[in-house]
Amino acid sequence: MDVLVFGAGSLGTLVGALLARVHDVTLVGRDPHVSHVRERGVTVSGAIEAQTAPDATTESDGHRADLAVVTVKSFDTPTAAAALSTGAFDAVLSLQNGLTEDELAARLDAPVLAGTATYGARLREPGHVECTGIGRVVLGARDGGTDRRAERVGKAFRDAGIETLVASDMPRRLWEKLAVNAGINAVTALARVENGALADGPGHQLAHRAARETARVARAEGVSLSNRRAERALDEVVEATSANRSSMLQDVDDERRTEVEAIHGVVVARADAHRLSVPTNRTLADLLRTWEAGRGVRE
Ligand code: KPL
Repeated sequence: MDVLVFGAGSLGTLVGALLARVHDVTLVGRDPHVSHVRERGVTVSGAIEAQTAPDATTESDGHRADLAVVTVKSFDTPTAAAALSTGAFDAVLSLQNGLTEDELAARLDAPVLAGTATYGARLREPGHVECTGIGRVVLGARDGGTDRRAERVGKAFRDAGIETLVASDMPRRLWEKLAVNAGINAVTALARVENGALADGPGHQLAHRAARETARVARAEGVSLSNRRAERALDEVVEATSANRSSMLQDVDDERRTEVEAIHGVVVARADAHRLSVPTNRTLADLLRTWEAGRGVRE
């Protein structure tokens, strides 16, 4: 299969490098990472060890492929959609944090599949990504139900050795992943700890409160996600990625803009629309917004 991985950050590089074990992969990213990948390929270390040679480019327009996998930060979705709309793809799969699929679908002719990924990844240096936790990719039709394209993409991922489930209940799973991110990302970023620090103690309680609030908002949106299920999903990801520095902690470490709006911003906005109170998400959002404003990285 010809695969374009749009966004060569930590997760995009990991997924692209693993897919390149059996597929023709092109990574779209920035230099110096791209030049390094073109010259020496990608080294994967940690929980998975591999050396693969995907193609790589900084050119974002005019690509054609069987599949485009979108791994850019949620706030870069409009830019990714504009670039992808100049190309041609049989299917587009979003593996981003937040609920970005509809934004992609509104701007692309190609069918857009929803996806979540809980692999832990960290870009160590150009051309070197560490897998810090073997999670799982879950993908399927955006509105739920079965989809032949999703089956094909799932097989392509599994053939490359990526733990993948094709699911027929993606709306619930997207909210479940949002609950996991609401529990893990801000708490680890603000407390500057690895995911595993949320296995017990006050961080555990705080993360669980954020996840429970998110599940409540999901139910108000008509999605069947119990508090227990959201909490169990959170605990499972904390355990599977205990050594991982969450993507938001990596952003804070590197003084970059975070995905606060795609995670807590969405939970708070939807809660407001349903007149629900989500004090934990609101506080975490305001703390991160304050940090972003203080660092001058807020747009
Ligand atoms: O999605 C993640 C992230 O860091 O953004 C998890 C699954 C929480 C892994 O750290």
